[in-house]
Amino acid sequence: MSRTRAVALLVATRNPGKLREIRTLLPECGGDIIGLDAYPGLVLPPEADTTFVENAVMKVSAAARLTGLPAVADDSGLEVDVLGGYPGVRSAIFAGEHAGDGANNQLLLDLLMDVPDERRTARFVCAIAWGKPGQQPKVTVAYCHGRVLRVPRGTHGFGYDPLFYYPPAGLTFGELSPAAKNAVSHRALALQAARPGIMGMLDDNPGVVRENR
Ligand code: ITT
Repeated sequence: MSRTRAVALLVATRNPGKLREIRTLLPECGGDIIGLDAYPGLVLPPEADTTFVENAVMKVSAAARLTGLPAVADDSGLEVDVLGGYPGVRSAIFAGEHAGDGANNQLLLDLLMDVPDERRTARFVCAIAWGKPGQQPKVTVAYCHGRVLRVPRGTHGFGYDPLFYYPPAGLTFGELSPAAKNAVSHRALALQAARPGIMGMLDDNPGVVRENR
């Protein structure tokens, strides 16, 4: 049955790369996904230095409470084995609060300069949390294993993608097409596990009507 859409699912992110991928990975929601760019004045509490799960839950709770919308949040990052899991939850601000992807990638390369190839193993981690205002959020976590290269390769994706070599493809995430990354990434796997919960949340919400039910 095709029905008129009434609302939106809020994705509690200001990262356009994440938002683009999550839109593609939740095709059932079509164009009804909005990001925090729709709420320029909305300020979420600062992220903790603890775990991806804690940060994702904090972001989704605050976003749902402040907007009244059902929401999804993504907290993710790169854990590098030889750095004891760093940058981890600090991935976005590794080189400084407003340093950006280029400086983060350069800092990573500098720190790993003398590390041989076989010890450059790393994993992307993604925690996806979802919830409605006033409800305890649910959360899933997934991983994608690879290796940090010595020079960036490829222009797709965002963040550390050009440095993240994914052995099963023989390419970096920066070289994979968006569709190929979305078939295997930490974000894709976490959303795959979260999908039934997210869709159930939307079905339960009287304000939200999905198409093609
Ligand atoms: P929001 O909190 O607004 O969602 P953010 O970028 O600050 O945006 P995080 O705190 O979760 O989000 O940090 C995620 C960082 O981890 C991101 O900025 C990248 O540096 C890195 N990262 C996560 N997923 C990635 C991916 O798929 N490809 C490349 N880098 C990724």
